[in-house]
Amino acid sequence: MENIKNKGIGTISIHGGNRKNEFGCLTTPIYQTSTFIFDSAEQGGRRFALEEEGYIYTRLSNPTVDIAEKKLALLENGEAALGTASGMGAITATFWTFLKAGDHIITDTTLYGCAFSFLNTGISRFGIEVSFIDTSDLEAVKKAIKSNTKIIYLETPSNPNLKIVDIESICNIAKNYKDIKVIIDNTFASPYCQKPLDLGADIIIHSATKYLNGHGDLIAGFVVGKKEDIDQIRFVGIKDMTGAVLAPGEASLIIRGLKTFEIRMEKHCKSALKVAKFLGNHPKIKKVYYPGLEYHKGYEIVKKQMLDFGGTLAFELKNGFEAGKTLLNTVNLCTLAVSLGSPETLIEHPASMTHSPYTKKELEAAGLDEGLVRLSVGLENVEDIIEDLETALKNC
Ligand code: LCS
Repeated sequence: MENIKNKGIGTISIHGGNRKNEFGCLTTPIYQTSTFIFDSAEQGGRRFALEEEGYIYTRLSNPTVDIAEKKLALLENGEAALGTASGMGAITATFWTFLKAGDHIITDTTLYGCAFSFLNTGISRFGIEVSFIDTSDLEAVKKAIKSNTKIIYLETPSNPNLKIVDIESICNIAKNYKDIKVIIDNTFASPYCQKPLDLGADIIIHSATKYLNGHGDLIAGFVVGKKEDIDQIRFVGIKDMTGAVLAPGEASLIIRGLKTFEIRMEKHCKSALKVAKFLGNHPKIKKVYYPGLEYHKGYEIVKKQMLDFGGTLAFELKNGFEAGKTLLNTVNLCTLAVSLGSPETLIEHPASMTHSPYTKKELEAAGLDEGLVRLSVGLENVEDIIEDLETALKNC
C-alpha cells in the first residue's frame, strides 16, 4: 500500500509490510523453511557478502518474519525491526551486541523480574557494570553517567507498578554523550499508547508475547530502531550470540494478532481505566497504580508522552498480601496467571511470581510493596470483570 507511513494505526497493523505472494493469498503465507535455494554458487556468495538482497537461512531472515518486522517498524516509527524468540531474546541480543567487558549500564531499580535478573546477576558476570537507580530522578541519571556508560535502559510504564519515566528528558541528557544509547522497553504501553523513538530513544524492546500478539498463545519479541543498529543486532546479537530468532509460524500468528491491535488496545485501555477507578474507590484497597489516574506519580509526564494509558494496573490491599492471596484464590472470571495483554483478565502476585528474582531488600529498594497485586485487564465485558473483583473483595 502506498504512503502506509501516513495511515492510521489500524491500517498499518493490517496492511503494513504486506506484499504480493505467488498465489495471491489474502493472508501472509507461512514460509516454513530453514534454508533458501541459491540459483548459483556465485549468487550464494554474493548473498553472504551482503552484495545481493535475498534470503539465506531463517536464523538471519525469513519472508514471513520479515513482514511482521516491517509492521513493527511502521508501528513504532522506526527504520527497521527484528523479530526474536521472546522478549528476553530481544533484550539479550541487543545487550550482547553493543556491550563489551568494562562497559557500564544505567537502569532502573524497577524492571520485569527476568530483565532485572539478567542485569543483576547475568551480564555482570561478564565484566559489565550495572547501576540500578531511580531513572525518574533526572539528577540521579546525570550523576550516574560515567565515561564508560554505553546504555540507559528502562521500562515506562514499568513492570509491575507502572512507574513513569520522562523519556524525552532522559534522551536529552544522553544526547550530550555520543556513545550512550537509550533503550526503552515499550511492552506495557505498546505503540498504541507510546512511541519512544519519536521522543528521542535509540532502540525499543518488545515482549510481543503481550499486547502485540494479544492472544496469549505464543512467546516472541521485537527490537526496533535505526537500520544500522538493527542490522548489527541481527548479524551479531542474533546470528552469532543468542540465536533466539522468531520462528515463521509464530510470526504468522503475530501478523494475525496485529489485525485487531487497534481495537483490542482501545478496549484494554478503556476497561483498565474503569477498573482502576473502581478499585481506587473501593474501601478494601489501599492504593492503585495506573497511569490514567490523575493522582498517579508522573501523571504530568504521562499526559506529555502517552496517547492512552494501557491495559495493566497494580494495587495494594489495606489488609496486605494475606488479603491479596484470598483475592487471587477467590476470583472466578479473573484468571490466576502471569503475563499480560491477553484477551483473558490475568491476576498475579509480583513478589512471589514475576518479580521473584528480587530479594526482599531489592523489592524495598525499588519501592515494590510485597503485597502488590497486578491485574492485566482483558477483553471480557468490563462490568463482569468489576463484578468478579467486587465479589472476591468481600472476603478480603
Ligand atoms: N519486558 C517486559 C516489560 C516484560 O513484562 C516481559 C515479560 C519481558 C520483557 C520478557 O518477555 P518474554 O520473554 O516473556 O516474551 N513479562 C512477563 C510478566 O510480567 N509475566 O510473565 C512474563
